[in-house]
Amino acid sequence: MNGKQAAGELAVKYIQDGMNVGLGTGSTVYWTILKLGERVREGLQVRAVPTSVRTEELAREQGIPLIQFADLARPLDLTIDGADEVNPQLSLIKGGGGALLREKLVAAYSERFIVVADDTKEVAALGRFPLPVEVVPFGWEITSRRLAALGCEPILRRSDRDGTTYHTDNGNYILDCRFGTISDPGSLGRELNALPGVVEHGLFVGMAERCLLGGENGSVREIV
Ligand code: ABF
Repeated sequence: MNGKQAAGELAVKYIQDGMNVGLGTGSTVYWTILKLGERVREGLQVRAVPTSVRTEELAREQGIPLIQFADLARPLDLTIDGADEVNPQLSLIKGGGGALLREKLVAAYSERFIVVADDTKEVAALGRFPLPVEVVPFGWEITSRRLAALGCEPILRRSDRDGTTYHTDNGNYILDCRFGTISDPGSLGRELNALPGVVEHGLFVGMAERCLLGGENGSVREIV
């Protein structure tokens, strides 16, 4: 068992009967969803809000009941999701998988947010991974210039499949922004939120309660 599977599966212990849960996107939370599917088939009662079309498809395949935001009378009990980078303060870079907008909406509407990752995602400071920023297609070139003025090199994300411009599940573009070391994620996040044309960014600050880090040998360490 590798680190992704160990961390992903362990997170299911935090899901109790009767919970409404947010399900993240990516190759680590993939294992969470498979393990949760097993628990559902054993009788666990949960309802889930997926953070992407591919998570929705996987959850359906696993027989996990889904629920719409409109049908929630209160915030989700718990969201479990992956990350591209985690610093000691549990600030995250997310969005490598392109789902950052729905991931942030779901995590922000959750009582608890737990991150699952392999231990290669642990960093002393964020920024080695280019920061994904979701922008509207209209005037994206101007938005890109505004981002560059903050001190980064924005690269328009292209589809791995055919090299065309990547579109998120929400029909937007992603600019992957190489800022270098991000010493104050909160401050940068506020600057990004103020830019016209920016829909969302991949800095998740002050949202995660813990991170389960899986090691190659299948051990799991928690950052809280
Ligand atoms: C998702 O998890 C994305 O935000 C992030 O890009 C992805 C990366 O994780 P993994 O290594 O698990 O695929 O939440």
